Amino acid sequence: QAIAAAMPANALKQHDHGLDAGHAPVEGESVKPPVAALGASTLSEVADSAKVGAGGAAPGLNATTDSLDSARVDSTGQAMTTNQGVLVADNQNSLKAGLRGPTLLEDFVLREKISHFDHERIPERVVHARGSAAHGYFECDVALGDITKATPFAQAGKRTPVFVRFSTVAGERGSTDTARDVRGFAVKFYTDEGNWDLVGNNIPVFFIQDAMKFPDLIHAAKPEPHHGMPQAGTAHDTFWDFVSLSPETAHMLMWAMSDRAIPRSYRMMQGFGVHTFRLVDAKGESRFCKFHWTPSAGTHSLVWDEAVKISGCDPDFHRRDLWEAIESGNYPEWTLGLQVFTEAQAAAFNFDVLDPTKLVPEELVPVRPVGRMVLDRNPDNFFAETEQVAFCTAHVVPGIDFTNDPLLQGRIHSYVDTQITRLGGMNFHELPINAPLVEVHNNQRDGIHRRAIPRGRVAYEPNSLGGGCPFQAGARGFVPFPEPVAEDKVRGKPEKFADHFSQATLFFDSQSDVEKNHIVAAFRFELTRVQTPAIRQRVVSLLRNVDETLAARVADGLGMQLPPAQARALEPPVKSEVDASAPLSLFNFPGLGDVTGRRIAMLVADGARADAMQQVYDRLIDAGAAPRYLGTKLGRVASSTGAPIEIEATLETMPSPLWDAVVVDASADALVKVGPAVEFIKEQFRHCKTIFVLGGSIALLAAAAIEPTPDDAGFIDLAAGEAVTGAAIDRFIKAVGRHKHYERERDPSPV
Ligand code: HDD
Repeated sequence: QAIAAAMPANALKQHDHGLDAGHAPVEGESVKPPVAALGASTLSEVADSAKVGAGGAAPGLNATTDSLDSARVDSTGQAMTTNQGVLVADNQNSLKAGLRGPTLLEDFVLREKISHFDHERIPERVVHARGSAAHGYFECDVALGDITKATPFAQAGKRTPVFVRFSTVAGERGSTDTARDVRGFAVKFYTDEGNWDLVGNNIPVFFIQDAMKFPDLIHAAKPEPHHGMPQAGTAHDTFWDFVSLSPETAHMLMWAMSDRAIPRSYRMMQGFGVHTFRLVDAKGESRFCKFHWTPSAGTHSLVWDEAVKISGCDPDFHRRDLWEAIESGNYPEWTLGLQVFTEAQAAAFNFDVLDPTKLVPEELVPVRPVGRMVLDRNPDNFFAETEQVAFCTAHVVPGIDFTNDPLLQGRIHSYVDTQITRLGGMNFHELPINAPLVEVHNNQRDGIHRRAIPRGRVAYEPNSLGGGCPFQAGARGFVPFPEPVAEDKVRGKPEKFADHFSQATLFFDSQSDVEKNHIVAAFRFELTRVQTPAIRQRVVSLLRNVDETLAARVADGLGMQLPPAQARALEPPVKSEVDASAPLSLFNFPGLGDVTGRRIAMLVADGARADAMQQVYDRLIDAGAAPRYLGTKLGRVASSTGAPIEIEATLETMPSPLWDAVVVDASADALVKVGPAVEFIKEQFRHCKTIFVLGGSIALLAAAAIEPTPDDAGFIDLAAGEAVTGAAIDRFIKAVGRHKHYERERDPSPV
């Protein structure tokens, strides 16, 4: 309140600390409880209580929103100014010596505008450059005080604000969303004891075991340096050269070639902290922990042909999906699960828990659900938030600690280091999106773009002139877990790190036949693009150590003889403790089978059965799906049964890969000579999507050469003239909820 009273009388700043209700985010973006209800007299008090109270953000209050209010600018009703606040009289014409004369150097308005524009871009992230993010909260379901003192887990029902950024790894900032790639899954928890960043991926293991190899891995995966190709893809020689010479990559390669690397949506993929972390309780005791995020919407993927085509028709596919889901109130949600185990348990595993190429099979340590994360607000500004957010594995809070995983150890250094270049100096922690909700007090000073104005003459400790402040917090602060270390300094690896294949085999053995087929096809695709035959051979020789049938199938796909298996680092080979692990298959997380946010094409032409189509349309809306009338051009089509139908999307702008399912009626037969319509149906079928035929559209199906088998649950066909019943629509909705009907898939596709 004292700060609020001292605020300068600047109209643009009146909404700092929530003083001006007119600048509150629009409804649905953030829920602010009535001030009185929380027993506070101003919103700034509410925000303060959300920041430092032991209970964290008050119920219904998104404390991040309030902290960002101080930086928000709303120009509604305002006149234009320069950056110095001087009103701009004319924003169209530069200042000239005469109407046809040269522009004058004194035109500070022009120069400021151009100069600022010239410096608008900052370097992109060296990896994970392409990303999308959203605000939300983590809500604890189970108090975990007995295993960690980290405050997000202090009590059931407690909410901690989060900002989450999803990303691809290899592509540049403007690259396509649906490239085959690992997805970043970075969560910043604004806890009431400082920021905790869980910087994970959608795959629980990593390519390499030691940070020392990270620059090599990334150089191999990125576009080749001589010609800058290919963009956002690993299907090229340098990547496969590197990985085939680094057998520790075998396990992660299996995941990267699986459908995990082409998710349908960020909302439909798991996330993992990857490394083994430590949880530390109030008594200072520690346990190991692996973090798992599991989406409520289920784990669903694209098929490769579809992913490639989406890259052309909507490179922003995942960004748009996340944005639209949140805007429409379908808030993406994940359950956080923990695998907690002791050092004694870890020592008994036949793999090393410090090796990031290994996971802990859930059969050995089950995943315990402890809370859920909901993303309920899109950023106000992409650059200020999504681009400037800086995650770092070193950002931990009391109760969370590191292990000696050599990949994690290197990461602890890398993130802030890279951000100093990207964000231009050491003060990026002051950017609103990066600033913690708790206050920051230390003697660090100055540097480029310093925002804080520290008061007083003391910037050192110990001091007497400042009353000894800020003082050390002692046991209240972050106290590292006192793990004993008594070894020689060496460059090397523990012996168990030399097992490169047991879990790659476990992963492959845990896949369904459909998933295995996709893995084989992915290796075939990537290696067919590799130009050097010896590299292809080396990869297949590596695969022989994972699974002989996999290697044989890939070799067959590449039209080559099976090469001898690569020599192993460890003989005899280690065998995984479990033969197969159900949670490694994507099909093990179907989600609720609902259709929220699913895009359904209602393909119509003149003569459409408006009543039947609208009946389906309305039911889909009720179910939370996004149906749209699709036609050859915008405008209206005449219906056979009533009012004309307004076309909402066209075949040209929204072809088949952008839709999850299609509904057609007899009117669509009028499109039998429209190539894109025939192609649309073909691709719906080829990409294993649900097709709902409201009777009589035989000609279009025939033109698309579709021959569904009677047991195809994704093909629902009403006889000509048959009434559209609720039961039929329910069957359709259920089929869409299954996401894909892989039973019809053939390689190569006959359609
Ligand atoms: Fe990393 C970014 C995840 C290994 C060095 N990493 C970055 C991001 C994610 C990950 C999600 C993007 C964060 C954002 O959205 O801003 N990285 C991982 C995971 C790894 C991993 C799950 C293995 C378990 N990374 C890793 C290693 C190093 C780095 C071994 C270096 C030693 N990562 C970086 C980086 C980046 C980064 C260069 C680039 C941009 C940034 O940090 O801010 O520091």
